[in-house]
Amino acid sequence: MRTDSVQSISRHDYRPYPYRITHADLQFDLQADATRVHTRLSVESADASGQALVLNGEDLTLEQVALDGRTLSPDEYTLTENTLTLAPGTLPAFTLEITSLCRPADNTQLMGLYVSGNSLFTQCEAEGFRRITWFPDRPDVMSRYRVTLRADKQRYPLLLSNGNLLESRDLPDGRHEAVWEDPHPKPCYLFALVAGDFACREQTIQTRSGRDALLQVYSDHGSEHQTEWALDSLVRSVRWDETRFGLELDLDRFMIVAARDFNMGAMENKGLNVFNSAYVLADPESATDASYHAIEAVIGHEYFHNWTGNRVTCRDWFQLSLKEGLTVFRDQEFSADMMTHGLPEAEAQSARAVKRIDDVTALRIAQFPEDAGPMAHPIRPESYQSISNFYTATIYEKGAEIIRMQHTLLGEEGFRAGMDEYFRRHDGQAVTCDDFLSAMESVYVRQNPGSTLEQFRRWYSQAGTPRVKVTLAHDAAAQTLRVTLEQRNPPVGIETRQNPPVEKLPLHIPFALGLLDGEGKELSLTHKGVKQATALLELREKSQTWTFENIAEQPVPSLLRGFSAPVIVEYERTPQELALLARHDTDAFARWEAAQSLATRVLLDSISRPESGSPDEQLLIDTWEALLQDGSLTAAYRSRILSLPAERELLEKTSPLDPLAVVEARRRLIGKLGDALAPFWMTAYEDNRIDGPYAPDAASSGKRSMRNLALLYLMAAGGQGGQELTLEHYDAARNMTDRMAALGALVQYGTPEARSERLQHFYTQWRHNPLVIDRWFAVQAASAATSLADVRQLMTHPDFSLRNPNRARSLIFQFCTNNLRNVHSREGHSFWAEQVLALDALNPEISSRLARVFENWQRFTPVLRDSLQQAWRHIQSQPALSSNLSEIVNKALS
Ligand code: 0A1
Ligand code: ZN
Repeated sequence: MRTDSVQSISRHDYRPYPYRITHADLQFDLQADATRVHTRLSVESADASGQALVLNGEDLTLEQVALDGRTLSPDEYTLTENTLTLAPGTLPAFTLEITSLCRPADNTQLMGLYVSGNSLFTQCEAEGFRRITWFPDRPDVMSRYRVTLRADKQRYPLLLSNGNLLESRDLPDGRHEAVWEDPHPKPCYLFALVAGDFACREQTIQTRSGRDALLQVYSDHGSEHQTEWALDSLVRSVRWDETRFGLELDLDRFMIVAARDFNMGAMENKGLNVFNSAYVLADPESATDASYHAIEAVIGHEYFHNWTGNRVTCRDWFQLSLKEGLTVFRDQEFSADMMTHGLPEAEAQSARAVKRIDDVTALRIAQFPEDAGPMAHPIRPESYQSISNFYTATIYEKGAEIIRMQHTLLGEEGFRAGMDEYFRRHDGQAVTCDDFLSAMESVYVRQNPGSTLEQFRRWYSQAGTPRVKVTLAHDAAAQTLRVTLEQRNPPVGIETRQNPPVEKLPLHIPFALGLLDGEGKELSLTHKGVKQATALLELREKSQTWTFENIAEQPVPSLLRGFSAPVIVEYERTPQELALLARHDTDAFARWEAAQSLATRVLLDSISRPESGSPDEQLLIDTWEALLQDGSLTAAYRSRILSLPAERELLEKTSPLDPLAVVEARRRLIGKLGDALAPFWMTAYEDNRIDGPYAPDAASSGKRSMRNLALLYLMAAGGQGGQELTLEHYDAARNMTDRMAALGALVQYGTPEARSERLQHFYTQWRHNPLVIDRWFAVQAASAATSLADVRQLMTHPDFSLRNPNRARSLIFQFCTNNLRNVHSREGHSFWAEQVLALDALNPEISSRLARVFENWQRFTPVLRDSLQQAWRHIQSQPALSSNLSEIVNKALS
C-alpha cells in the first residue's frame, strides 16, 4: 500500500479496544496466486458502549460478511481501503464471519502470507496479520485460535500452524487438510502458518516438571545436515530459561522453520517460530564461528520471547521495548552463560568480558549514532508513523542496557525476584513498560527502604546518550579522593529544534568505578562502609561528589567498569594513563576500553595532522607488544583488545564526519602495527593453530579469532610474505571461519590477481549454497578495493536479486554501510538513492532501512553533505513513496 499523507500515532492516544475477540477460527484454502480465508470470530462487547467495530485489512479482496449466520449486504458495513467497519449496536456477543482473498505470489513485501521458494510463510509482526484477513490488528486483542489449512498435498505436504495438531486427513483432488489449535490466547501478531515440503530434525525432551515436549527444526530438503546446531541451541535455551529464570516451556510442541526470504532475523510466533535461514543453518564447512554464535543467540532470543513477549505481551506498539529490550538482555545473558560454561573463574571472567565488549561495540556502532540523529527516540517512543521503522537499535540494544542497569541495581537475586513478580502480576496480559518497572520496583523498595525507581523511569522517556563528566580531586595531606560525576542530557533529534527547548531531567545512572595506583595495582575503595575493588556510584543529581578515604597518592581511575550504563564518559587522560590501564586494569572491559581509546587517539591524531602522524604511535606499538606477550589473557580477549576500532566507530569520533580520512588512517595504522610487530604476529599465528576437529566453543573460536587477526596484520603489513601466508591459509582452511578470514584479508589487501583468482575459486566451490554466496557478495561489497563500478557489475551477476532480503543486504547494504571509501562520492550517493527507490517498489521494510544508512548526512564534511542532501531530495521528490520510507525521508530532511 502506498500513501502520500502519512498519519502520526501518539502514545497518549491509546484507547482499549471496545470488543473482545474470544475465539478466531480461520480456514485457509492455500494457493500461491490466491488464498481464500474464511474467518469466524466470536465477539463480545467489552464495554457495552455500542461503539463501531473497526477491523484492519490491507491488500485484501472482501467476498462476504455475515453476522450471526446472516450474510450482510454492502450497505450494512463500511469498507474503505484499510478498514471494515460494522455497527453491531448493543449486541453483547455475536459471531462474525468474513470471507476474503489475499495474493501470496504478488506479496514482495514479505509481510502477511507470502511465497518463499516453493513454500508459503507468514510474517505478522507488527501489522502483517491485516494482510491475511480482516481483524483488529493490535497486540492487546488476544484470542484463542483454531486454524484449518487446506492445500495441494504434493506441493504442500506439510501444513503447520501454532499450537497442537488436532487432526489431518486427505481430501478429494489431491488436496489435504490439517487442523491446529493453540490453547494459549494470543495477539494476532503471533499467528503463523507454514505450508511446504521440508526436512525435519526433531528431539523429544522432558521439561523440568516432567512433561514431554517435541522440539522440531524444519528446513529445505538437502539442508538437514545443517540443523544440528540449531536444535542443540534450542535444547540449551529451554534448559537455561528453566534454571536461570524458572520458566518452563508451556507447549507440547515447539517448531522452528527456516525461510530463505525473510525481512529480519527471526520471529517468535507462538510455538511456530519462522527464522531467516541464516540463523538456522550451519555446518563447519559453510558457517563461521560468528554465525554459530548468532544462531545460538537468535534461537535463544526467539525462545525466550515465549515468556517475555508471548505469555506477557505488549499493550500497544509503543511498549515494544517491554518485550525486545528484556529479551535481548536475556539472550545476552544466555550467550554469556554458554560461553563461560565449565571454565575456571579467571577464564570465565574474560569470556564474559568478550561478550560484553562485542555487545557494547554493536551498541556504539548502531545505537549511539541513532540516538544523536533525526530518528532519535526514547526506548518507549512518543509517536510513530510506521511502527516497522521502530524495530531499532534503541528499542532493542539500548532497551537491553536499561534492563541491565535494573539488574545491576537489584542484583541477580533481586532481579529474579522482580521477574517472578512481573509474571505473578501479568501472566496472560498485554501490559506496559511501566508495569514491568513497577514489578522491579516492588523488590527495589524492599531492598532500599525510602528509595524508589521513580527517577529511573526517565530512561524510558528521554532520548539521547547521556554524557557523564568525571572530575577527581586528590588531597595528599588528608589522603582523600573526591570524585565528582556530572551528567548532561543534551537535546537530540527533533528536540534540537523545539522552542522552548525541551528540558531533560537528570537520570539515575549506576556508575562503576575502580582505582589503580601509579604502578597499575588496584586500590581498594571504601564505599558505604564496605571495602571493595569496584564501587557502584548511583548518580541521581545533575552533579554529585563522593569522597574516598585512605588514598595515599593520586590514583588512575578505571571508569564505567563493565559499561555499567549506556553513557559517554568525559574525562581527559594522558596516553600514558591509557597505556597503564590497558596493561593492568583488573576490570577486563575497562582494560579493553583503555587500549581502544589509546588506538583511537593515535588514529584521530593522524587524521588531524597527516604529515607528522601521532606522537603516541610508539606507545601504542609498545602497548600492543606487551599485550601480545601477556600470557594471562585468553585468545578471544586478546583478539578483541588488539583489534583496532571499527571504521564506523571511528567515523563517529570525527567532526565533521570524514569517512575517507578514517579509512586511510586505519589502513595505515594496521599496516604499521603489522610491520612493527611482525615476529609477534607470526608467533601468535603459530601458537593458535588448532589441530582437532572443528568446534564452535568459546575457547576454539577465540583461538581462531586471534590467529586470523594475526594473519590480517601480517597481510596488511604488505610484502610478499603476508600474501603467501594468506593464500596458504585459504588453501589449508578446513572451516568457513578460516577460509573467510583469508578471503577477507585478500580482498582487502591482496594483489588484484590473487584476489580475483581466490574469489573465483570460492564462487565455484559454493555456488549451490545461497548463504555462502551471500558471504561472497558481502566480502567484496565491503572492501575498499571494490569500486562502485564493481558493485554495479556484481548486480548483473545471475545470482543477484533485489527481491531476496539477504542478497540485497549482502551486496547493496554492505556497500552503502561498510565501504566507506567508495560509497562517498556523488555517484555513490546517487547509487544509494536509486537502490532505496528500487527497493521501495518491492519491499518498504527494506527500503526504509537502506535509507537510514545516511540519516546522519548533516554531520558529514561539506562536500559529502551537499551531495547526500541532493540524493535525499531526489528520493523525496518521487511521487509514491511507501509510508515507511516517507517517514524516514521527512525526518531526515526536517
Ligand atoms: N519480534 C522479532 C522481530 C521481528 C519484527 C518484524 C518482523 O517482520 C518484519 C520480523 C521479526 C524479534 O525480535 O526477533
Ligand atoms: Zn525480539
